[in-house]
Amino acid sequence: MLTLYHSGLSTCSKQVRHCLKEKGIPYESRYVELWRYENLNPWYLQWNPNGVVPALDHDGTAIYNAAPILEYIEDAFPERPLRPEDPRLRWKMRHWMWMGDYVHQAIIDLTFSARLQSLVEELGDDDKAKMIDQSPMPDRRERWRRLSTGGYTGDEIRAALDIVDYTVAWLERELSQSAWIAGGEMSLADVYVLSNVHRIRELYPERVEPGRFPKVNAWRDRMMDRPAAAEAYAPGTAETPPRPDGKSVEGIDTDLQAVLAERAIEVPPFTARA
Ligand SMILES: N[C@@H](CCC(=O)N[C@@H](CS)C(=O)NCC(=O)O)C(=O)O
Repeated sequence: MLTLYHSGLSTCSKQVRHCLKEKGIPYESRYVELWRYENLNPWYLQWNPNGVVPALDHDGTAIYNAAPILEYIEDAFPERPLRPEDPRLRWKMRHWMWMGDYVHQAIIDLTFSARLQSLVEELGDDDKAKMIDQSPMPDRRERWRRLSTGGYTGDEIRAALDIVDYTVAWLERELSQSAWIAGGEMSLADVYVLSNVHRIRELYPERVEPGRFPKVNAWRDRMMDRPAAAEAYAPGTAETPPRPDGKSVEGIDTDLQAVLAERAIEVPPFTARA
């Protein structure tokens, strides 16, 4: 039994939904409403102790973190492979999944500053403090704190856009050499990077302007023409319902440390091979 915990049109949720659909793997969808901080509710932290989406429940095992989730899906469901056999191409695929995470850090800043500032302002001081307090990841706490105390500076936005420009320019060069990111076949790298390019296009379309980046745009169109991507990215489906009105911290009152301690995994001591 496979259940996907995800939040509609968030970049990381699209990556996993797209991968499952591309491979034709059935799953149950469990929507996690980020605008209600459901991701910080104790029931969700059981599935992802970082308090972010997405997460998979595969027969009771919690699998989280989008790039490793995609690799897990390949390992557990090898039919219709999305991973090249050639080690060099597999390296390139993983390099680009890492690039996806690299640019995603900048995209989080850009998304926070463009879309979430007003939502934080709707919360009272106590609710703001509670939400920041209950976010397990230090970088998320810092980002929420930033929004609660006046928002991002121009320099911070410029730094994030530098990372975006660096990544898009490199992607253009990569796609000038091969039809897909990691060679002649579509791979996890294409699925992974697409959602980042999609978000950049939503927020700063001039950063991926077709005249300057024809290969990136042709690749994006080819990807989006595939039924799996079209379905995964469509707004207003059962998996991508409209956002509720306003933010609320209801339900996140929990002893965070206790929940996280419960999830602690014992790692066996490392034994060097003879
Ligand atoms: N690559 C990381 C990133 C996860 C991530 O940033 N998820 C976002 C949605 S794309 C989220 O849950 N944000 C909620 C928040 O920051 O409070 C992962 O998959 O775990």
